[in-house]
Amino acid sequence: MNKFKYYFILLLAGIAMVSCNKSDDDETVVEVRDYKVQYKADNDSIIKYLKTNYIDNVTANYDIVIKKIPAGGTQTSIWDQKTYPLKVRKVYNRDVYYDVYYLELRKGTGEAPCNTDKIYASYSGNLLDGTLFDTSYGYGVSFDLFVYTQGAVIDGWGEIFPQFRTGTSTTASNGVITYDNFGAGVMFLPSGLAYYASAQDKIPAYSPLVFSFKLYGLLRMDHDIRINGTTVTAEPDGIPDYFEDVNKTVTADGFDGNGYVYDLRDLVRYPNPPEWMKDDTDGDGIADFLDFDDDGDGYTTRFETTKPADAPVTGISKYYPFDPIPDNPSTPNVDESETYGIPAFGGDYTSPGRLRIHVDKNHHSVK
Ligand SMILES: [Ca+2]
Ligand SMILES: [Ca+2]
Ligand SMILES: [Ca+2]
Ligand SMILES: [Ca+2]
Repeated sequence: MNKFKYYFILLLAGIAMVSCNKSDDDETVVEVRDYKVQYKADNDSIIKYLKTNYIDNVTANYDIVIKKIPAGGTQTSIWDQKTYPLKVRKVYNRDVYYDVYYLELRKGTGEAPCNTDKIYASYSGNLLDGTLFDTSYGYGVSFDLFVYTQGAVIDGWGEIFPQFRTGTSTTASNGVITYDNFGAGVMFLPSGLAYYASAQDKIPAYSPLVFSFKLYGLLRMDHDIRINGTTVTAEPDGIPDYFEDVNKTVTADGFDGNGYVYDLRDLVRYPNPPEWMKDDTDGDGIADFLDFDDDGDGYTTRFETTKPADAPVTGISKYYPFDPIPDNPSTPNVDESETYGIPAFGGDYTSPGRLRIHVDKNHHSVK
């Protein structure tokens, strides 16, 4: 398993080299600031922003207009208003403990994404001075919250979107999809969870960013991998990442790992990770969502969740689903029902909190 870490570091080094090559012709050498120092400055700027701006309007479709309180103005600041909850998520990243502020305009009625899922969302991004630097004009765009995917979003998105839920959708006869009941909010990100030192088109280096957004949909991901020599291959184990979020602890000081999984081999982002970030059943340093053998018993999770030939109900899959699945009423000719989820030793296939065989190293398979 040490090899695993080694290749990961090589991979990171590779990425760093590519980045260096890109900037070979760039004469300017910018010294990267200390993340903790920069966070303190950013946090002061964000709190000042929240105390000197107000919510001018939130439309019926959850478009928000934020304006600066004019001199002598009596508008109630975002910080002081009580109409929409101003919440804080505590985040650990690059050895900084962040308080990330976000406004909950509406939570949403559907499912919450995990911080490694794909989402379908609309957004608008502003600098603290109000400059609009990017927008999807209310249209949904697909994003990958998993920070290691090529073209993935900034870290702050993966931290805040899981606090919201998708909603409902209806498809008209002409194919146009209308979304309703979706989660909608505004996140106020310190630069350390955004682009930090790397200036973008309209974003200067070290800019805190304000994103308003609507969460329309999500796609569950299954990220497990296998290391074979120098080759890392995707080997999904059939258990989506959000079910591999085994650590359900909310700490006394407000840290919450529910809905979040982290690749703690990444010592740049997570040099001293606190316990609440760890979802690693066998404690080998590879989080369950990446580990194709969660309990470290030498049998892959896929093997351990394979139904035996004489399984009580066969269903349509070769493998047990995580939890029992009901029939889909919209496909009357196919029975998708899976009466049993991944079993625990002793034959309990249905109760939600049980220890399942793939995370119990004493039990290798159903047979
Ligand atoms: Ca998985
Ligand atoms: Ca977790
Ligand atoms: Ca592990
Ligand atoms: Ca196993």
